[in-house]
Amino acid sequence: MLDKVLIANRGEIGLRILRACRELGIKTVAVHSKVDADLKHVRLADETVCIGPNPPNESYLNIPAIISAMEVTDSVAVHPGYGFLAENADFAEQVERSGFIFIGPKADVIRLMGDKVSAIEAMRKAGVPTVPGSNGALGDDSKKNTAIANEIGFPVIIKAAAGGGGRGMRVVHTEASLLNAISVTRAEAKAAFGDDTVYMEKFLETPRHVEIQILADNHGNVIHLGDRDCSLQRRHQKVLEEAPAPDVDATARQQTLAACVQACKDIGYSGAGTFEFLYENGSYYFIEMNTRVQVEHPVTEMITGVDIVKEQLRIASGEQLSFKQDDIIFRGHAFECRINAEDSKTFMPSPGKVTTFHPPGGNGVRVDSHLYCGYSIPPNYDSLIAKIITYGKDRDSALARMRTALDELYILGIKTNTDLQRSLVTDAAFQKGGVNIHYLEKKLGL
Ligand code: MV4
Repeated sequence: MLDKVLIANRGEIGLRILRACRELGIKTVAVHSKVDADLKHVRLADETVCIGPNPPNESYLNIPAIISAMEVTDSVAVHPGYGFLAENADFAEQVERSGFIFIGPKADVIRLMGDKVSAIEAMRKAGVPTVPGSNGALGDDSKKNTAIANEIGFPVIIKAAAGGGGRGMRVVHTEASLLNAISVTRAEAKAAFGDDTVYMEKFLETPRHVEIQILADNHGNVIHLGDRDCSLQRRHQKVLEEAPAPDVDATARQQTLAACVQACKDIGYSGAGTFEFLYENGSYYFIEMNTRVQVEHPVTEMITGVDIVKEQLRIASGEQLSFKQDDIIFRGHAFECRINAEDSKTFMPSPGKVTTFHPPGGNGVRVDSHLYCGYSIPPNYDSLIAKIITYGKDRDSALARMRTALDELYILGIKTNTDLQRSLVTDAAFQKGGVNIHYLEKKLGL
């Protein structure tokens, strides 16, 4: 097993990684910015290193500072968590070149998936269902681009190859607006990512966001841990997730799960990974792959009993997956409500001192949070402060537990989105299951 792991992240995921290391007997190094010395996992870590000032660019995104911290602490591996450097291929490469282990897939695989055009092409070749589209980057030939759009049929969507997660895309409803939309998306992509490569897909109007969790070791063993539905989102920020995805076509699901496993074998994937799909009218359409652990990984842990972060650590240490696909038993249902420090009406971040924190508890309730009474949430980072996760033998009982858990939750001193979460778990359409990606924004009147 790894001797000492440096945690290159903060907040709840920093604590989540620390706990996994502890359970495996791995020593921990927490790196932090100036304002983050009071973070819970920093207080708990075996060693700590302040790597810079508060702006992420100068600390959690500061590659030389993090690699130096690995050197001075004799860490053997780095866990990037999510966000920050988690999907930065250059970071993974520099970590490995410096003689350390990056806990995640190889740099070239991160790079392949970071370019959405190459990711989609790799997946299509591996037999994963994709969205009808340009099958590659768009060129500068107006006639050709118009022909592609007409072949696909309007509406279409133009996306930046370097984008992802909702950044750099534009929906086009008519042939008349196509060429201008391509130029504008190109220019925006160039400015935002330094890469003006764009591609085209059929725009799906009312899909759900369904994603598939994969684990792969460095010995060619690959398994899936089923799916999650993350359709409840606002401005590409997920709000409430569940596993398994409710009411999906059983045959299409099994085919897609198998295709994802095969694709991981084809591209030499290793570590934890997530395939993102749009799901509409019984069909799956691959859009992107995430090469990191995700915020919502706990719902999958609840229904499979697999500790995904511990598996990441085991895989990075060179171990074989300790189970085969048939050993994974999917049982029950789980929900996760993301609790953010934000204004419930304006969604503006609400940093400040937490004066009271009563987390919920009881059977089937899990709270992943770095909050404690007296902790001051700094204004510099993401507003996620807690994840309330509930499990039940079926969807209705897991949801009933979530209603109870949210009623128990008290966080004073700052504003939170708890009331929004309460309104969602009592929403009739959500309770029925299977709402699409536009449901929450419509409900909020956006
Ligand atoms: C789409 C789409 C409809 N059709 N692609 C947004 C985030 C990025 N991961 C991909 N996104 C979308 N791609 C086609 N061909 C609609 C979205 C989309 C979306 C997807 C998942 C979750 C929430 C979303 C909200 C708005 C748009």
